Amino acid sequence: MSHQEANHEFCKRLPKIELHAHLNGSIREETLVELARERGVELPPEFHDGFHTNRDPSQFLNSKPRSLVDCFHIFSFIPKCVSDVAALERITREALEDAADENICYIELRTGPKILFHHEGEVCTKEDYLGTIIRVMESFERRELNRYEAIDRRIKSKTVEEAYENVDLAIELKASGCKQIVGVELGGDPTKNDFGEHFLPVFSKARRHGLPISIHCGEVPMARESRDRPDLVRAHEEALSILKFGPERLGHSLLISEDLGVMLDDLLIPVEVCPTSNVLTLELANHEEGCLLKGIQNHPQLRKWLDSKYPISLNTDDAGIFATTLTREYALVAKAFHLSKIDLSNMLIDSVETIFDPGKEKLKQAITTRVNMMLGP
Ligand code: 6MZ
Repeated sequence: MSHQEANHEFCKRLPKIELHAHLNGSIREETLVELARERGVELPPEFHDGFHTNRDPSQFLNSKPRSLVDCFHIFSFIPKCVSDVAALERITREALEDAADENICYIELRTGPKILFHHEGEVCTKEDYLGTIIRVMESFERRELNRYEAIDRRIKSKTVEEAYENVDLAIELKASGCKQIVGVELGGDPTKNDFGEHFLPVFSKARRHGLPISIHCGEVPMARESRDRPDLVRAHEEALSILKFGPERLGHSLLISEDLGVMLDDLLIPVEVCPTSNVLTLELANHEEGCLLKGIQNHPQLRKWLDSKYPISLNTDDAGIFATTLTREYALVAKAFHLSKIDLSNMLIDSVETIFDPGKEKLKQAITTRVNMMLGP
């Protein structure tokens, strides 16, 4: 029975962990539409493009490709809708409720701190922004005693000063004993700013203060040399400087060049894989058929990583933007690569090693016990 292919129902029941979920990208579609209506924001037409029409979990259909450029266009509208503390509380609570529904027992939610407004029009500082999320997490933890929550702060700001400000906030909160801040990350539009040039000293400071780091890497094509495509060479240089820095985890890393792939095989830096996001933003799926499965089989790294037992975790990235759930991501990968229940469970258990919370041994033990009960003798 444990050698049967892992189906959707098994994936739903698995006690999963989510390590790569952007808070604003996890917004429920209906919440975004409602907040936009209330605040008089017109959402871009590509948001409504029939993308979210097929939710049959066993079909893996998405009717619309969503390129990285589309995504960043949509992202620019979300803060206009999540413009005050009430909206922030709501999307945080809903993200946690959705995670609980998916049997996610540990989540690292990542977000870039923003300046919002309180209901009375008073300014909500970045400290208040994080404080609000932490409060919602704490009250959720009290209700759901078996759950661990963590917030992984994202830092991809326009200026280096802003990035320092964000890292300093994380350092202060951690020093004050806040258990919800477990690390920092670098995300955002990969064509803007450069890790080595702009952010290396900021993340070195985070590291000196004991904060684990995750960095988005290899989301755009790269090449060590190119006569006419300086963008490819730039992307390669950035990825090289990220690998040399050696963050505790990498996001995506699917378009890493062959030479950097060899380097990664040596470094064994755990990678957060976000299957649907990767397939859609890379346009790997055959959209005529609207089928994600073929796309996932064409993922440039995943088959190799699974075969070699490279340290990876499965994640949603932006469940709201990509109309997905973590159960669906697990089921998609199991079906695409014919993974058995035991294979998928082992991958999950191994991925617990890569969480940022210091309580990983306890969590691993708890997940292993529950998985063993599911698999039976
Ligand atoms: C890079 C991404 C991303 O921080 O406002 N974000 N950055 N690659 C991706 N792959 C598709 N998906 C989301 O959450 C939304 C922000 O997360 C980053 C983008 O900067 C986006 O604006 P927060 O909560």
